[in-house]
Amino acid sequence: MLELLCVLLCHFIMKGGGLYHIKSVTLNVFCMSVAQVPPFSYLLQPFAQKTIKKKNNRGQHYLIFSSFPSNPQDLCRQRMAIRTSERVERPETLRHSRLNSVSSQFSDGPAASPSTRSSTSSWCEEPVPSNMDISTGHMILSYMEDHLKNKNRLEREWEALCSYQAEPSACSVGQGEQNARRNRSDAVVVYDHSRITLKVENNHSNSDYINASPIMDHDPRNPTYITSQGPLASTVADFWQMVWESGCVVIVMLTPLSENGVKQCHHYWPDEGSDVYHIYEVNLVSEHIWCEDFLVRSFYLKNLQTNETRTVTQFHFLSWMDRGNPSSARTLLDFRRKVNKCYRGRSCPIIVHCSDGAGRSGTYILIDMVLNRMAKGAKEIDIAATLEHLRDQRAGMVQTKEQFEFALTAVAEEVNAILKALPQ
Ligand SMILES: *[C@@H]1O[C@H](CO)[C@@H](O)[C@H](O)[C@H]1NC(C)=O
Ligand SMILES: *[C@@H]1O[C@H](CO)[C@@H](O)[C@H](O)[C@H]1NC(C)=O
Ligand SMILES: CC(=O)N[C@H]1CO[C@H](CO)[C@@H](O)[C@@H]1O
Repeated sequence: MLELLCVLLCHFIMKGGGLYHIKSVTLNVFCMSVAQVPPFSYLLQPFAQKTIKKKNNRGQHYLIFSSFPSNPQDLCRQRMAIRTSERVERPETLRHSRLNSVSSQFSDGPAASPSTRSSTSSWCEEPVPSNMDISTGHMILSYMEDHLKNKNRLEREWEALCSYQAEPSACSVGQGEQNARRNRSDAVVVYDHSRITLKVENNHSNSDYINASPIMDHDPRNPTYITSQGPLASTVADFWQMVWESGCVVIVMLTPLSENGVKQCHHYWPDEGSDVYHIYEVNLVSEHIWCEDFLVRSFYLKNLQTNETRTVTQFHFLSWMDRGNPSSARTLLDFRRKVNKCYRGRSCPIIVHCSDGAGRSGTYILIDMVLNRMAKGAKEIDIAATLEHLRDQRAGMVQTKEQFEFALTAVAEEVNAILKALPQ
């Protein structure tokens, strides 16, 4: 039933002249998993417990989702773990569910002929196999249900978040006179303690400054993301230097180039063929239009100093306006699944940028970080505290209450999809 709906929702779009099709892109009709284990999710509902409002050391209140292990849950977790490993080990299961790897199409595959444009019907990605703790999933859903009845609660939570002060919060480097032209005029300026530094020996602009912040999750040394302002004409070479030096292979771009005539981001890649930015040669290999909301570009990046090369995939979400939200959570979640499918198995940071690198980028990272934690089986999910953690690393992450609400909705929707994909 859901499969059908999914397929119906995915509409067929043909744009651009090129009829070149990347060979393994297939219409994925198998949106749902095929495994068959009894309906644990419903059996477990009564065991779920909820603790709300942890008081943190700043004296504010936060929502918390947590659940405590009890026997049936443990059993269930074991069953789920077995199921997951079965899937990984049995290639025939994979073939049935058509888990085509986007990463092999775009990142590791042989380079396609330059500048091919293609479009195929978009397809729905099935939820990623997940070790999500089922009762935690139900916590999220009942929290959202409660939210729909009681809007004041979100208002209060958002107010508490707005009064949150990051410490330390000095921005002297970004505010320095020599760096003023490297910030977008109204962009967020990076914290001194949490900024990406470029290697000066490459000496393009005699500065190590770029308006970009590393975002740590579980590993305090290696950032999971880098969030950056959309490059300016004067910082495009710096941006590619950062892509190169961070080992990045996936860029998530969440803004159109301009909005109502206001420039949001410089066009920092070649429209066809290749361009050289300082010592970085960027070749557009393919541009693949998934649907009217997003497209995927594949670049071949070469360091002209060392002749080393790398493939970089850019996922470009086109319809998310500044200070606004995407038209639907569904679309953004589908986009996120594609990003993560391409990224799977990597350990380099994902570069996420919009215009200021905080509003839309913060919202995306918040959703992705929470869902990744859940997929790893986290039993305590504190969305507000996660946002504070992001704001400790970059100011202004998630700009509006509506964006925060959108993040909650998106998390709940994905959790719902994962629960539904569990065998009934
Ligand atoms: C790098 O920058 C420094 C400081 O401005 C300058 O003195 C030096 O000549 C530059 N080196 C190269 C190789 O351009
Ligand atoms: C890079 O390639 C060019 C052209 O093939 C060659 O002349 C140059 O020596 C190479 N540089 C390095 C560092 O290998
Ligand atoms: C273009 C520009 O100069 N943007 C800003 C860079 O950052 C400084 C410091 O906050 C701002 O004053 C500039 O307006």
